[in-house]
Amino acid sequence: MKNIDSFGHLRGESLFVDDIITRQDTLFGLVFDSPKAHGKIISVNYAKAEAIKGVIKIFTYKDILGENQIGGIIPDEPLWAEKEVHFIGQPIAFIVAKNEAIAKKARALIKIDIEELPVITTAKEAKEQGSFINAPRSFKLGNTENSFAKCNYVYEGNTFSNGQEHLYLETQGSYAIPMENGNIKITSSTQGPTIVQKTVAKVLGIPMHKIEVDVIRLGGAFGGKEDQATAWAVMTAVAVQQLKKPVKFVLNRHDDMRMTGKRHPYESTFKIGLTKDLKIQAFEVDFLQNSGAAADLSPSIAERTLFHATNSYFIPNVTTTVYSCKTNLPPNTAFRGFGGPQGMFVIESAIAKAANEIGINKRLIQEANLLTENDEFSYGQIATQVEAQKSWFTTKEKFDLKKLEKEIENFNKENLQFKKGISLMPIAFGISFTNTPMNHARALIHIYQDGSVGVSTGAVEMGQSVNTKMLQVAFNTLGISPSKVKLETTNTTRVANTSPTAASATADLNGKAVLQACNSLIERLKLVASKMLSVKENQVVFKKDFVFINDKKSNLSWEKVIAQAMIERVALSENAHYATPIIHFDKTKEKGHPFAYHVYGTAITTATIDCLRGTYEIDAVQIVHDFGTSMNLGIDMGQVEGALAQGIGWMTMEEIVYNENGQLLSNTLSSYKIPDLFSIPKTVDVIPLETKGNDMAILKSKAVGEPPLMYGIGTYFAIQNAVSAFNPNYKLKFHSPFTPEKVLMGLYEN
Ligand code: LUZ
Ligand code: MOS
Repeated sequence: MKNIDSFGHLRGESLFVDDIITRQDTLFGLVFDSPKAHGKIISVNYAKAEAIKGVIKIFTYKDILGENQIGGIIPDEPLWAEKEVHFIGQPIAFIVAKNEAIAKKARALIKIDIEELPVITTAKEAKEQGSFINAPRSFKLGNTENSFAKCNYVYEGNTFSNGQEHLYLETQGSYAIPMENGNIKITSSTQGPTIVQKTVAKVLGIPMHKIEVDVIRLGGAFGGKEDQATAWAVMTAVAVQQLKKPVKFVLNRHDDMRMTGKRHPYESTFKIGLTKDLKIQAFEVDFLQNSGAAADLSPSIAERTLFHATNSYFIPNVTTTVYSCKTNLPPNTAFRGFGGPQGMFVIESAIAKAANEIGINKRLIQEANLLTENDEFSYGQIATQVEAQKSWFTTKEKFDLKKLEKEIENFNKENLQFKKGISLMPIAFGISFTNTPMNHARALIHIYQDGSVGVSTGAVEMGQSVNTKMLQVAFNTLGISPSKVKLETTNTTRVANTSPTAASATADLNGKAVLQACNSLIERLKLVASKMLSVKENQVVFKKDFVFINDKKSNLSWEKVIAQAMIERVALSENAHYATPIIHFDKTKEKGHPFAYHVYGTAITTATIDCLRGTYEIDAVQIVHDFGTSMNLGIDMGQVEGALAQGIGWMTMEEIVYNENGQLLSNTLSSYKIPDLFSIPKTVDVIPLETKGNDMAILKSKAVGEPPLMYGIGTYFAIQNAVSAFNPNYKLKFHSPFTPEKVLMGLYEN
């Protein structure tokens, strides 16, 4: 089944926040933000700005009737700065005007006097100065100290992986409308409608039931709208509360890039120990996470880094520690993979370093340490239904690794200016919110009296096609044609207390709720149909819009059963709740079983570098991926390809640059480059691994949103492999992204 949004998108008919037809009296907002990364606010003079015709009001922290606080995990983030500023782009005031042009003019006339304080931009500086978001956390398995002593090979090293701009096509935005009795309706481009509702209630000082948040769809999010869509929605709501007029605020690209946080840069140090047979016996890492100026989701992201620090390998002795370092950058936030990719880059770097020092192919170490059934992760979960080996060996075989390696060897012998490199990248990604209480969802289904069906869930459509999957679950379970089912907007009044659409888990959680609700409805309708046909209830099957008896189509249609159900006063609506079973985690011991299951896969990447210029092309990425039993291979393949491109961008060209004053220099699309048609691999092959799937996955179709991003890490090592082929003196560096400039330096260092 095709994505149900395809036609709307193609024709430009799909609605995003900026497409909503606004009420005639709508006002427009714009944020005035800090020009300095750290300092005391001495004074702000709004007089000239306020004097402009068409400026309605400039809101500051003084106008807040509830709490000036939007921090989710830790209350450390004011909506609008009060006495101090902590990053460039930090909101200080909200200008509401007749139109955006007036608001812009006003913004330029605001005078601010800041007494500057020292600025920290890197995690390392923050750690040295003891500037942290919260206490560090450590996962421990076995005993690394004793074990290093018994190792034949022990190596240490350090790594850096940079941030990443989400660059969702649709920028952040919100449109809030006053309803009666002080109620407010907000259309927001958010992954977390409930987070918006809860935070608006807190800042406005009113109960949650007065706020209705509606989400049609997002033009991309990638984690950037899990927590960071909230501030803008709250600002429009504060203005509506006081002005009693609709207020719209859609950020322009420049403001969005400057004001919002990104993927966390990490600086890490590792120590890895192996025995002669290449078994990794011990692994230690200190992860320094550059959290930015407030917690946002950093503590959760740090946690996921620890969960993925050993990727798809079994290591019996592990000590990993993560420090969330407070710096004067915008609060960094969720980004596809959520700290997992940062963790996996370090273990892959450590293995590359060990292989290089020992003088062997990296893949021999990878292969010798792949997870198998009943291995223990450092956090206590026992690995089951493990596909690490199967995906690895299937990849090697299906894409004929031996032949590939031979071809590359020959190519490198024959060519001087161009060199090729190759890498293997296995992945293991845990599915479930690491915070166990978040793993639940609900669905509300109405069958209308004409037989058409409306499905509401807590899932937010953001281009990943979750609505198509929900529709598939519904029409398959009800036995009716897809055209009879409509996916409703995500709305806090219809489905309450939702977790954000995140963690790759949304189709699983909400899909299970849809499945349960449809099954309950079918139970009731079977009774109705059995009476109409004078058969037993258990003989009734709903299929192809008709009732089937013992696999034989009757002439009783779905519509007739629904009409009869109405007459018999049978409930045609159902609300279902699903909570992931089994999972648990004890933070005091840092042990438990946090994930419903893991997703596995392996990628082979080949790249060619131009040794005169330092430029490179990715020849091919060939993947065997564990979809379980995919419920929609077209959609899932799209997720793999998109995630791969995004992972490659992170590892190769997307270079976020802040100067020492905390100013974002890569703040435009001309200074921040994401992959395009010319930079993605010339060939991308994806073969589904045949596996049984997992009962905790919706219809055994495993989560697919985030795991494939980490195939992109393979690109770093393929390029590195090519650099080494040209320059035997090249000392392996683990400093991502591997830009052409860095390649060139590596090619000619001695
Ligand atoms: N968001 C979150 C996530 O709140 N918790 C998670 O564990 C998570 N994992 C991946 C992506 N987003
Ligand atoms: Mo996310 S990184 O919001 O799944």
